[in-house]
Amino acid sequence: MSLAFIALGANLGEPLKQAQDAVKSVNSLRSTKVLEVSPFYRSKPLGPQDQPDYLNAVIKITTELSPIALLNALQKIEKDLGRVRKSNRWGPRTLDLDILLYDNIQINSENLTIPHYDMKNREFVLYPLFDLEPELVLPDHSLLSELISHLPLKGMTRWS
Ligand code: A4P
Ligand code: MG
Repeated sequence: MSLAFIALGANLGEPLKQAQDAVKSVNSLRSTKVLEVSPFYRSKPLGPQDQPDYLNAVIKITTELSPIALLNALQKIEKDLGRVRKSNRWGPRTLDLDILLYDNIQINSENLTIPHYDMKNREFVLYPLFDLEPELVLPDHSLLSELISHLPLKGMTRWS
């Protein structure tokens, strides 16, 4: 049984509904259980600014799926919940589910990078993660609390 954290992002359609549906779908995955969901946040877009604010959150799960099987399952949920894949990087999306952490594993393959390549720079990832796991230590031994202390909120608020 492994412990993993998933980042959720949505800024098109009905972000709140997609987020709630996504949590249910993750909880329904084979041999996977949602333990906790962070508060939902409203964050300013990273990347192009001509897009809506994002709803962001982090989901804590236990799973017996391998990292690759989990990635495939999350991509299927994204698709089922209506995400249209576009080529523009950092563009708007109905639902994005990224694996942040999976036990203390480090993977750098073509399709999968764990820990998530940019999580340390993203307030909309680290703050909800901190809500769930204030004592967390990353695989490279950095302390989440220390990372947070250097990362401004950049206008992020609770989703209301
Ligand atoms: N991939 C590699 N590692 C992982 C991982 N740990 N978890 C690969 C999930 N996927 C991973 O992802 C492209 C490929 O990444 C996948 O096929 C998978 O094999 P994608 O979801 O198709 O595309 P993407 O998410 O648009 O790619 P990118 O460039 O990674 O996007 P980002 O960096 O995630 O940025 N602003 C705010 N405020 N909040 C957000 O949530 N999100 C983005 C997306 C931009 N701006 C944002 C937010
Ligand atoms: Mg993604």
